[in-house]
Parts: sequence; C-alpha cells; structure tokens
Amino acid sequence: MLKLPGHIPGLGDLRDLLSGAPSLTELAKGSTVWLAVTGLSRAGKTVFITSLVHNLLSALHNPNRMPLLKVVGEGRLIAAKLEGAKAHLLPRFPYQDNIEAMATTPAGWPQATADISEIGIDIRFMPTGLVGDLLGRISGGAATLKLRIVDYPGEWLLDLPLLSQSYAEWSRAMLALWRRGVRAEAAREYLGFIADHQADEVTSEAVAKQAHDLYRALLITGRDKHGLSYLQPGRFVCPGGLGDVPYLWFAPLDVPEGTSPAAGTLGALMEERYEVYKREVVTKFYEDYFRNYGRQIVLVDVLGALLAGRDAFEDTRLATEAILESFRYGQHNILTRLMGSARVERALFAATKADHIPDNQRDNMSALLRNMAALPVLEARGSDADIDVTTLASVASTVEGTQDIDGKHEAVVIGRPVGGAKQKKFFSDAIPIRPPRPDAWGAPFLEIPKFEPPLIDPAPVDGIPHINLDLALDYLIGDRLR
Ligand SMILES: Nc1nc2c(ncn2[C@@H]2O[C@H](COP(=O)(O)OP(=O)(O)OP(=O)(O)O)[C@@H](O)[C@H]2O)c(=O)[nH]1
Ligand SMILES: [Mg+2]
Repeated sequence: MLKLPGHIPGLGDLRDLLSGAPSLTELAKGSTVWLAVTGLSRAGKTVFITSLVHNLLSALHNPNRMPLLKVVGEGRLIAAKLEGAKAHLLPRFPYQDNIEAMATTPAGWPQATADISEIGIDIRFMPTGLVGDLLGRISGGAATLKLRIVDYPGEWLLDLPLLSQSYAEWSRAMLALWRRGVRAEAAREYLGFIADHQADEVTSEAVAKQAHDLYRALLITGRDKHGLSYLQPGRFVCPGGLGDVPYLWFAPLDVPEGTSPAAGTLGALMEERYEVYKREVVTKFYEDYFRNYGRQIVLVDVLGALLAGRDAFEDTRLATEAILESFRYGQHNILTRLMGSARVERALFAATKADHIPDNQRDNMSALLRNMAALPVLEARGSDADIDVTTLASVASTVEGTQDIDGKHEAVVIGRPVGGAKQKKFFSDAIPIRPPRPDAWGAPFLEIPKFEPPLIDPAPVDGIPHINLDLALDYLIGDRLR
C-alpha cells in the first residue's frame, strides 16, 4: 500500500500526480514501456537494437556514450540489466550473438532477421522532482522501468491499406503499379500469366497456386534486384513464422472495373483467401501486437534509397508514406477500431547509417526524410501519435575528416570498407532536402561502401560509438525516466 510521506503536497498536486500512468507504486515496483523498432528490410533494425541494448548496459560504466539520454546525462541511472529468462510469447532478440559477431576479428554485422523478436531491460533510476521526492519516502528513492524492445518487419505495416480495400480494388491498384516504369519490365512473366488466366475463369487450385508462386517470386525479385519496397502483401516478402499456409495462396488478377468475382471462379477463390489473410494475419497483428507498442521507431535507409536510383527511391517514398498511415488514427476508422483504447503515443522516423556522410550533411538527411514522407503536411493537420524525424547511426563506423578537392577544403568520412586492407576517405555531394526531380537522377552522387564496424568490447563496459542514439531514445522513452 502507498504510505503517504510526512509532508503532504496539495491535494491538487497529488491528484495530478496519481492520475498519470504509471502510479507511484508501479514506479517503485517497475512499470513497463514497449518500444517497437521497425523499418523495411536492411534498414538497420537489428544493428539499432543491438547497439541500444549494449549502450544502455554500458551506460553506468561509460556515461559519455549516452549523455543526451537525460537519465544518464543527469547521473540518475542506478543500474541497467538484461531481464532474466521469462515465459514471453515472442522469440528472444539475439543480442549476445549479435554483439559477438560485431566484436570478433575481423568484425562482422549481425545476420538478417526474418521474424518478430523481443528483449527486455530493467532500468533502475532516480526519478526527478515531486515524484522522486514521494518515491524517496516509500521505496528508498529508486524507480524501475522495464523496457521491452521488439524488432518486427516494417513490411507488415504495408498491409494496413488492404483492410479498407476489397480484393478487386486491391488487385486493380497493384496491377496498375506493376504496369508502370521499372516494375513493368520485372513483372513481364506474371502479367503474361494472368493475361492467360482471367478472374472469371473456372476456379483451379493448381492455377491459383501457380499465380501465387509467380507473384511472390516477383515481389522478392522486385526487392532484391530492383530495390523496390512498396510490396504488398507484406507477408509474401517477410512471412515471419506463418509457414506456407493455403490461405496465402492468392495474387492479384485483372478484375474489370465495376465488377467483383462471381462464385466458382478463380477470382472468387483468390478473394476468399485475401479476406482470410486480412482477418487472420493483418487484423491479428494490429490487435495482438501493434496496439501494445506505445513507442515506435521507424528506421529508413534514406541513403540506400538515394543510391539505388529514381524508381527505388520513389518506391521507398511510397512505402514510407504507407507505413506512416499506421500512426494516423485521425484519418483511419479502421485503425482506431483495431487499436481500441490503445494508442501509439510517440513515433520517431529515423534516417539510418548517418556515419556514411559527414556531420554537415545530416540535417539535410532529416529534411529529406521529412519531405519524403509528407511529414510537414501531417504536422500542420495534427496527428494522434506524436511524430518526429531524426538522423542517426546506431554504430558509427567512420570518423570525420577533411580532404582538399578541386582546391576546396571538403568534409569527408574515413572508414574501412568490409574486406578492405586500409581506411579510406569518402566524400559525398550535398544530400538534397527534397526528393530529387526526375531530371536530377544522373550518375550516382555518392559512394556508400559497407563499412566494417569499429572495434567493440563484447562486455558491456565501454559501449559502442553512435550518432544520436541517445537523443532518439530520450525522445522515445525519456518521459518515463523522469
Ligand atoms: N555503417 C553503418 N552500417 C549500418 C548501420 N546500421 C546498419 N548498417 C548496415 O546495414 C546492414 C543491415 O542492418 P540490419 O540491422 O541487419 O538491418 P535489418 O533492418 O535488421 O535488416 P533485416 O533483418 O534484413 O530486416 C548491416 O549489415 C550493416 O551493414 C550503422 O549504423 N552504420
Ligand atoms: Mg534484422
């Protein structure tokens, strides 16, 4: 039971204090905050979580790594440790394996991941102000925050629009996209197949499966060979633990405008599976998981998209906009219904791998991400989740330097490319603050090698060099560490 201190603050103060979650008793015993880390494949989720966990565990020994996380900067951190084994539903995030991969010689990066996972850290800290004062009297001063970090594929958020589309509408939207630009070339085989198999032909299990296999292969080729990101359904690209269940065996067909598939047709079978997918996979993800993740960070490989060229960049922009929809309750009755009373309180969109460009370009990278995802429009309208944008590097693998180029003193980054014998200097042209105009996509304007990570001590003592990781974490959960 809560024992009131000798000096009792005003009733108004107390009511204010006790009305906000978490309560004092929760604070003393330990409240929980969920932080979900998402982004399209290769955006940097695994590296982000690994560095975040390692730096939090190291923060007591080396507070200089995370000064902008206020609980550390203000010297209020008492302890941070990994949560012990528990009967959680999700697989455990392989922090230890990842750190070992990065700390061996030669250093490597963690493996790509295929499914959702989680890891918990217990943070013990001294709260500030009145809360600290009250807690000081009931629990010796310290509070505990259980931070649960979840890694899930951003591709899954690309399925939200399906919930408000019929199979016919979705098919039309997808096929219109696959008939344009670089996509049309990639989709030639699939488009040929569905030209021979119309939605109104008599249903056939074998043809449906064949269409699905071809379509799924198209999505994977689109991602791996053409750098495309706006790929639906998301689970065809990142199935997670789903396995190859029959209700997944659908694909878009040409369904003429103003019609929907009649019973007994191939289109009707596809439609049935599409509806089961929406119900069993998409809706369930939002209801069972997403709604618990009060704080989320969406990682975007803006540099990778710029480097991949016009079509890939435009596709990343589309995908980022689609992901943003999952944080806009005001616009979405469906999202509001799925979330019930739960809300994502804060979402941070972060351009990753900022160590590839010098410091003087990083604000441009944030501006570009802001403009890519139409975030200025969103701000003006006001959104339900508190959304911000930043640029970060989870593992700074370069250092800053300068180089004389054409008589000018230019900022560069210095790092060792993976497999390279020695360190090299890398210069990049200015990062544009808006998506480049169609005629501005000439030769690639920057070189982005895969850098070797810096030397890392696998023991949580020294931490890992980073850029803005502490700032990002303070934005996301700093209010729960006051
Ligand atoms: N230099 C540098 N490279 C990074 C950084 N973060 C990620 N990378 C590079 O990007 C690659 C992908 O990072 P991951 O964290 O595995 O990406 P992911 O989003 O988990 O990818 P999937 O598991 O495939 O979805 C890494 O192997 C690194 O080469 C960073 O902060 N700095
Ligand atoms: Mg990963």
